[in-house]
Amino acid sequence: MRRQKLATMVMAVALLLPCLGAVSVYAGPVSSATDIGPLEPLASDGPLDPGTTEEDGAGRTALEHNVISVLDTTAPVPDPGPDRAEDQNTVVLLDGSASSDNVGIVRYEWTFVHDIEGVTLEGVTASYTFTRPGVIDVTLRVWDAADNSAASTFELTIRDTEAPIAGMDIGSTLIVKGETAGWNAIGSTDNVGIVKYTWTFEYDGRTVSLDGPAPTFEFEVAGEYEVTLTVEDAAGNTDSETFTLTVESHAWKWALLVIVLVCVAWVLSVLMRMRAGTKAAGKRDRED
Ligand SMILES: [Ca+2]
Ligand SMILES: [Ca+2]
Repeated sequence: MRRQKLATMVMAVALLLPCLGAVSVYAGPVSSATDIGPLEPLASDGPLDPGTTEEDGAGRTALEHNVISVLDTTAPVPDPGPDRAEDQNTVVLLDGSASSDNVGIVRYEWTFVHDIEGVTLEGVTASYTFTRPGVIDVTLRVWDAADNSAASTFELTIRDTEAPIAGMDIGSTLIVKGETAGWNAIGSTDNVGIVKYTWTFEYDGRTVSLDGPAPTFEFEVAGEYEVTLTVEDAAGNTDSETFTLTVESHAWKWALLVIVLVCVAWVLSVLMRMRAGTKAAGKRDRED
């Protein structure tokens, strides 16, 4: 009697399968066609003889173990790994081998957007070189043979490893004491963005540090100054450039003014003597 019931159940499952479309079967003991899932192993090898009292770990009897074909409706469990960070321009390994299914995974698909381009990779593992820094959502979708699927996403942070380039517009490198110098880091660039500008130089026995892309400073002490611009991106990458600023005092201007005045006075005195000599000669001529 039990064997008849068993045969009826097997036939019912066999008839059901074509009607259900994309389904799969596997050899495993279940209590009915709708009772699907991982099964406990039997204590003995192979199907039990109907009518025996042995049970598997789930408490199912010999009859239940002799049903051999069932439907897989259990979706796989994708595991793309935890959130992590990698350097740009290095090969990143995507590993979905920790994913699982009650029967087996037959397809792995990785999808993400990089540098505004959609990327799709296949395989339990895949490699990709990310050239642009940023935070990327990477999704792994897995399928079993019954076309059940599920997806999971992790956050991949691509670190910026490219240093910025320091550039500047400094105008004149020669000023006079008391003047205000102004510089501009307008020529600086970075693949992501510069977040910090620092201008440093030694001045009157101390180190001066000015922040911002376009600072100004009034120089009250003459001398030569090595001014260094350092630019930094958000990842801490830096670059520097240095120029020399000369600050002259006013002394030479006063000296030049004195020289000019002396020359002018000498020329005037010569002209006056020449004029006086001319007048005296004219007077003697009239007296003669
Ligand atoms: Ca499955
Ligand atoms: Ca950078």
